[in-house]
Amino acid sequence: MIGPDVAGIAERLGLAADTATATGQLAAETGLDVDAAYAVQTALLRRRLDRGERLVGLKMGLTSRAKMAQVGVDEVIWGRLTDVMRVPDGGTVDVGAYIHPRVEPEVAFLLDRLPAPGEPIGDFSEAVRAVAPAIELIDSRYADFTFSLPDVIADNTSAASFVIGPWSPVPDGLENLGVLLEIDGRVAQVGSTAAILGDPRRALDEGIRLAGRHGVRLREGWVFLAGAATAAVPLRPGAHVRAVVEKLGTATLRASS
Ligand code: OOG
Ligand code: MG
Repeated sequence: MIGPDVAGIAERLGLAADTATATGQLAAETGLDVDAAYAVQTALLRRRLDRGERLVGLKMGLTSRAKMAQVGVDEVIWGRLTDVMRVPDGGTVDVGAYIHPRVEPEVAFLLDRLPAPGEPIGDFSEAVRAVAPAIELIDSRYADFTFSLPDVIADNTSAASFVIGPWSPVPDGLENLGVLLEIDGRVAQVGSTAAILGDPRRALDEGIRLAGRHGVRLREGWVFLAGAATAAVPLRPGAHVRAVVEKLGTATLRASS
């Protein structure tokens, strides 16, 4: 039997992102399963590397109930981050470059030396050099932001852009810090880092394990996004977005008008 056309699907999703044009869901019609979907994601990454982008990290998706419920998919997933996706803290994004952008508050880790896949992280503060508040801007390439599990994996877990706030040394506890997402000075979402798999440190274990299954090893110096603590909120033209994480501070982003 001939499997799904991994290269063709990656091209379709890559073009949808490049032209900010939604495409239809494709997993059901192409017979894409989870393994083939990660192969599409790798082909999409290759397409970015071929045009000079650098792989700078890994992001987790659907590590909180709030996110799983919002998109109707209940499996933890992971995707790739490149240098071009990073927006400086306080920077402005061109809303016209996205299809239907949403923002969500996250916690970022700056990775240090990590154990091999399959080995537990002994000391978290040795595996992680620093922690920061972050904003992820997600933009599903699928019409109506609607997808199945293999669809969203193939689409690099809706990754589009991200902002990292100031790095701090790893605090004593990360498992119950208050999280706020503010839009134009108004609170749009409230949560806790406890929503992220009970403790965002667990997201790193999951990232090492799940990416390891596909032969991807996390690297020293990479950024790691642990997944949103709350549901995502549509990013409107002219919006000023602030993510606040207790003890860690804030990350901010503006949308062009
Ligand atoms: C999938 C990406 C999920 C998160 O933090 O949970 C994600 C989506 O919601 O489109 O990035
Ligand atoms: Mg996210």
